[in-house]
Amino acid sequence: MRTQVAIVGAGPAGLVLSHLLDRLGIECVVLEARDREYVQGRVRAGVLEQGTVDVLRHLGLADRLERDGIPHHGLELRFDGVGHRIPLTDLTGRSIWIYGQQQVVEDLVAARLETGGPLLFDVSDVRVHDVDTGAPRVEFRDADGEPRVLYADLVAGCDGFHGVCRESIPDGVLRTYLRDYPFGWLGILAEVPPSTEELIYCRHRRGFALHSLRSPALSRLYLQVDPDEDIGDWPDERIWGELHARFATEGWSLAEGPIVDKGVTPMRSFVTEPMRYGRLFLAGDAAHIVPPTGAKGLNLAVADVVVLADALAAWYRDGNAGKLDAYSELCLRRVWRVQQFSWWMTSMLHVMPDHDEFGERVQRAELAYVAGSLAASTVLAENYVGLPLPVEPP
Ligand code: RFL
Ligand code: PHB
Repeated sequence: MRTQVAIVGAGPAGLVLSHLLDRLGIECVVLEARDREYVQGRVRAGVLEQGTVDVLRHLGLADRLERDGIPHHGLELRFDGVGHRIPLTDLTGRSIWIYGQQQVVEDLVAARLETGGPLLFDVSDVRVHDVDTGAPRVEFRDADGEPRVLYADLVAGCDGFHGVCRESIPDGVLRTYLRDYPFGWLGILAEVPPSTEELIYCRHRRGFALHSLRSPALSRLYLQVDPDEDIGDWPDERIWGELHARFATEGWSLAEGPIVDKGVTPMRSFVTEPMRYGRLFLAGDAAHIVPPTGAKGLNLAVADVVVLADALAAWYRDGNAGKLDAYSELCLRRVWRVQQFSWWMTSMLHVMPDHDEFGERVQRAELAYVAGSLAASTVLAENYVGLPLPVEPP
């Protein structure tokens, strides 16, 4: 097989890139290690920045999002048992959308298969070769276990944190920055109408909690737990008990319903530099991870591939490699901004196991300042709704 761009990974990064390239008339093949049901069934992000929604609209892939997505204009910070609204749209003129990553992926997969764009699920033994030459190739086994070779001009490594692309880069080329947090999130999806219209980010002595949603009938909730917490130790009653305790506030209560999905996710901040080696370009979680407190991972993945598609357009149009050469630096500027924001939200809202009473009082003072100061709440709002994309989607 031969193509122009080989894309490894059919998460949001790989799928959005494939659609951007289709629009530009650049051929690509997407290789995905898992099957379609698995890829579409992963419960993950729920918050889309305005910029991400605009990219999906630009691609003509926002019909269901326009119908089922829920625009939000504010969020609540709840601490010391009291809620404070941050009016995101009043402060920034922008809003966010509640629309599950599952739905985004479903929409993108369906549209790609409809147009006959190559998207191979269930591939295995994926290996990228010769990306430091002018003729890279990707070797893999197809869904039937047959060995295949995909020759390409370039490879896009969109295969997430545990993928093979980053690992295939020789030692000494990349510099990585990592922070593991001493806690994780236990997340549930529950069949119950959300008890709130806007997201609630809650700090409590017992730990952080987040009330989010997926639809008028589906709630998504998270609890700060130990990073290696065994989900088996969390029967539904314990989860609801803990959620009630942390969210407790006068005149408000949390509705319970059947839990249809639950799991524990560790929290980390991670960046690799540069996001390129020869003709291999890393994008999304393959290059960086943010803790979910800022709701940024998917949005950052989309921003990367917009920059990459724009650079590829220039390269194929007039052979100009300038934008490809600038890809890593342009992305990393935004990546570090978002890293700082995600780290800040995480540090401000979670109970730190190493905090003494002084640390706790400083944290609460910071929350009170963010909730009460126009300047400080604008900092939160501007970052939360998302900074403008580095380039217009091509
Ligand atoms: P993905 O989604 O991990 O996709 C990578 C794909 O590559 C495949 N793959 C391979 N394919 C071929 N060969 C191989 N060797 C391969 N190895 C792996 C994988 O099967 C997969 O399909 O990365 P991508 O595309 O970069 O997208 C990143 C986002 O998925 C991620 O950043 C977000 O989910 C993070 N995140 C959130 N982001 C937000 O913007 N807003 C949120 O509200 C938000 N909440 C969250 C989150 C992530 C969470 N978890 C579980 C990590 C909440 C949670 C709980
Ligand atoms: C979610 O709805 O899954 C969600 C919302 C906000 C976050 C993280 C996750 O910060």
